[in-house]
Amino acid sequence: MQVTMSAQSTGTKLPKSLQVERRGEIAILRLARPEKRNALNDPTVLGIGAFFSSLPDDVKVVVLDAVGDNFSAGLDLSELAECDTVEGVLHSMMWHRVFEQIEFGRVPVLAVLKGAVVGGGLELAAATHIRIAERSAYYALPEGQRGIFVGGGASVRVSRLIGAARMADMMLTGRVYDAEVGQAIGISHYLVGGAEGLAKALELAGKIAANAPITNFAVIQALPRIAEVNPREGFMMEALMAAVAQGSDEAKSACARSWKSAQRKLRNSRA
Ligand code: 1HE
Repeated sequence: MQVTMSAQSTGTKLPKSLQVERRGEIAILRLARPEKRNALNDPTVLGIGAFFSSLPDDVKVVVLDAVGDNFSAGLDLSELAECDTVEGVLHSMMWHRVFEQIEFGRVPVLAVLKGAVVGGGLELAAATHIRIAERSAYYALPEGQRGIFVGGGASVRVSRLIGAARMADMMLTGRVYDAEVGQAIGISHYLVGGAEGLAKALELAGKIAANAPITNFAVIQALPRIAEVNPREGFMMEALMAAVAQGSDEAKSACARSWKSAQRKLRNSRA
């Protein structure tokens, strides 16, 4: 498909439905199709993939935000009619590839959720590492009502977040969860007031950017894999990852700093 591109501040060519802003080590990627409630058409999904596959080296954290009152109304339904069966499989696999670039990319990704976080929008949110919901956020999987199935990884990621039983209810009955329930059942990590999501995300992103890169790497690459394997392999993977992290220069200097500060506190308490 032909994608209309415009130059963005990361140097990557992105479609008009995406905007990028840099704030130091943090890059903000915004879904910018509010007139269509940030519905995800192919150029937008491919653009998200292009953005994450060409992140500049000095970006340490990404915040995924949205223009307008809604995070995303999911799959652009006008593209549904164009697919036959094989195209449908390939289309879903394309979403999987792009969302894997988010989940298993180089940097932690935080999402700011508001208004509709439905269908593919919820699948996109689930591929990020930390979700901050504003009180307007609501979650639904209207695929059941539309005669389709999820195709952007929800069977794996959303079921892992809230359990397959809750996900089945959402799909079979069209149940909608509001932001409070979404927080209680584990869709979001943080719940904030209206229009406070970006500020909270930037505050958290600043903390994450200050972590040792090896720790951020271990958390997004090793932790989810360890959580999936059986405990015997998991413990071994954890021990190996811990040794790699401990051996890094950042860990050595951070340990030295905290050892010196502990000694100082001890001396002061004795004085
Ligand atoms: C869209 C889409 C869309 C809005 N694709 N165009 N997703 C859904 O089933 C959700 C469909 N959307 C809605 O239920 C509602 O739009 C909302 C509840 C999200 C928002 O309602 P509202 O009243 O604010 O907006 P609206 O008037 O419904 O829509 C405004 C415009 O956005 C309108 O276009 P217009 O040209 O008539 O102004 C809508 O057509 C357009 N729009 N949502 C295309 N989704 C990998 S598989 C994933 C499978 C799924 O994601 S299934 C879930 C699809």
